[in-house]
Amino acid sequence: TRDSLGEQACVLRGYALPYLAQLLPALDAIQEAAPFRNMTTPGGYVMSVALTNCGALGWTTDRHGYRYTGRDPQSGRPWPAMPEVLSRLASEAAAEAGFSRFEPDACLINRYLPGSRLSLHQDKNEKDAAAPIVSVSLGIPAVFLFGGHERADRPRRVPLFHGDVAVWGGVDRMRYHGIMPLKEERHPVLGAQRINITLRKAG
Ligand code: MD5
Ligand code: FE
Repeated sequence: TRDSLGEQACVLRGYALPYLAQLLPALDAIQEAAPFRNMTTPGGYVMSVALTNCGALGWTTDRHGYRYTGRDPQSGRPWPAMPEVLSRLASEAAAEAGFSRFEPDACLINRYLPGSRLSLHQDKNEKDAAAPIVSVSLGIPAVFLFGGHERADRPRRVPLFHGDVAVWGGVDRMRYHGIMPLKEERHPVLGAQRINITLRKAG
């Protein structure tokens, strides 16, 4: 089923479930090669969300700012390649939501533990603002905050569950958004964590 969030934003409930037999082993291999780490923001805060990346470009942050890089700053090696199952899932979900021919070059993988949160922000570091963003939620549920175009706009609360895929594009691409602090819970497959995979065209 599809829940509409805006004119060009929706949640495809359970859309990733048929991909998981291939996706979960691929995620294990990525975090083996490029472990999750808690990065520092330009403001000097250590993020409660840990991250890694795969694909040609990976999102990073440090005291100097946010940017996309071709290499993992921790190892100096290129980010692990994007598994075929992820590029396929991204383009099929985007097409389902009305965005044909989406070919992501960047995949950010966020890991939330109980208490982790992501405060309201906009995603502004991608060159191609016309491309959609596809996000896959796995593990324990989270409350997504779907705001407006001003930080002060009161966000709508949208629960995201294991296997849900959200797609944002067009007029809804630059909305403020965030994740409420994760509850203490266990998921039968992923344990006490939420993994979010965000696929983008960044370069
Ligand atoms: C998450 N991650 O659940 C979210 C999923 C991030 C981030 O926000 O920047 O790593 S992506 C949610 C998103 C992306 C782009 C636009 C909008 C939401 N939106 O307009 O609501 O870890
Ligand atoms: Fe974001």
